[in-house]
Amino acid sequence: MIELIFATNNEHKVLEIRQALPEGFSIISLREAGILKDIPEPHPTLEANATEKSTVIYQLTGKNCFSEDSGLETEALNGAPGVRSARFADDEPAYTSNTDKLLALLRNQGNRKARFKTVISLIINGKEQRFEGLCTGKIAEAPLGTGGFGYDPVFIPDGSDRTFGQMTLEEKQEFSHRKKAVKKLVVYLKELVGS
Ligand code: ITT
Repeated sequence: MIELIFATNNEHKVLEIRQALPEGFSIISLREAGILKDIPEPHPTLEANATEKSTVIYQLTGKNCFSEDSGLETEALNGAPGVRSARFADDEPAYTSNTDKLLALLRNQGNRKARFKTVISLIINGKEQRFEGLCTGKIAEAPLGTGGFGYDPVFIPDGSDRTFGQMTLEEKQEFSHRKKAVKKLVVYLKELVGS
């Protein structure tokens, strides 16, 4: 059994990654490990923030761990919200949520192309390795569905006519940026332990 601490405070991410991992892998969330820490994300890239989060938890625990930083990038907004996805509408009373702000900025915008990106930073035996997953698609005109989290109700992946918010977790996994990054993580770990 390969046991890893998952350096996140986002329970949706824990659920999705647990569901995406094959047998033989076990992950412990920060909450389960009793670590109540808001990990800083001060950097301008997903890569650097992912490294920051895994490094903080590795330094704290000395245990094998991984983090992931993810974001939604839109073409018409030059990559925004991107690295600021979780905090996009913070300090902007005009918007009730991140999706609300995104839809307002894209109103009457013909180009609705977007992609989700996940960067996983694994620290195993003291060494870091990163894995990336992408999911291309477009932003819906209005939120649809209540599944998932974050921008799921407004994101329609290529190959579907439904938003992630309208899908079950199993359906989302067929397209998911997070699942793609996890698959690469699993291949790497399996090679490492020789199974
Ligand atoms: P941790 O840093 O504790 O892992 P977080 O929620 O702050 O949790 P991020 O900094 O990686 O996570 O921010 C990612 C944000 O991007 C997240 O809060 C959502 O708004 C959005 N996001 C990422 N993946 C998503 C997905 O699969 N579906 C919908 N929104 C997603």
